[in-house]
Amino acid sequence: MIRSLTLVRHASPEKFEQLSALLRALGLEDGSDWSDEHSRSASFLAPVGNLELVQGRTVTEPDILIEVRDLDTANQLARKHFRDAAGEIEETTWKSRIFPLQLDTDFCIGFWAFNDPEKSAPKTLDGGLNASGMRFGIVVSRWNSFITERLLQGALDCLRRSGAKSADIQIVRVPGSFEIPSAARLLAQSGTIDAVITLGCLIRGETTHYEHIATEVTRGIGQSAQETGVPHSYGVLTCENLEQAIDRAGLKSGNKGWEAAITAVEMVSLKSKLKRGASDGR
Ligand code: DLZ
Repeated sequence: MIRSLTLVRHASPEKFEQLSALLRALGLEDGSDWSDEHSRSASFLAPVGNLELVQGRTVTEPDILIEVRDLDTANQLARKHFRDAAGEIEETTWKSRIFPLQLDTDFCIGFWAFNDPEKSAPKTLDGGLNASGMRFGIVVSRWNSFITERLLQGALDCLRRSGAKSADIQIVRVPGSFEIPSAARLLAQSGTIDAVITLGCLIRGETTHYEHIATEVTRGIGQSAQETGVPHSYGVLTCENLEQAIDRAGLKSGNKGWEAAITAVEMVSLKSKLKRGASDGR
């Protein structure tokens, strides 16, 4: 809902320029500014951030607190841009350090950072790439098998290198790409695998109704993934010609079967981490 926050304070044009330059040097990206005969703005984008309201501040704290990742560099930059207005770095009572930037008698900005940098790091979660103990189903189409068998070899190579056992990999062959979604869904519903890897190859020049088949296959695989809750990775090549297909099956553009397999490993790991997180109440 909220699109921007605006801070209105009196500062001299010189200080305004200096503050803008400092914020830019600290890594804020320019937004769109405006000006009229009375005033002007300096706008900055804040792609990741946190707005905090504090009740009961002490008299010594500044009007605005800006949290930075590297306080020492911020202090050096502030001294470069402002000289005397930037104060010394001091310890706070809240396990962090701070320095003031006094822009006017009643306008002070405090730049600060937690002593423990992990505290303010954004919480991210991603899947690991260790496939040991994971079970995979690979659905591979026989149509254009010259290509799809290469995709299969790529996928198997990736799974084995990532620690999956051969006994935990089930390969299912279907006539053409159009049959991939239904076989993928049956595998996903079987309860015997943790992820489905889909491999196929559609070549526009050689396929009547290419668009229809490609759309249907893609939609069907996505739908199976969403409705079964089992991760499905997409290794169906949709190519203009055979040369492009060959490139994507092991030459210039890598092997898309290998990429589909590593995606499946990552998604199985991510799913289990997210489940653990949810049951831990995190
Ligand atoms: C029919 C057909 C055609 C023309 N082209 C391809 C292709 O390029 N790649 C592929 O995987 N499958 C193709 N097929 C087969 C269909 O996917 C499907 O197997 C048949 O229409 C039978 O349902």
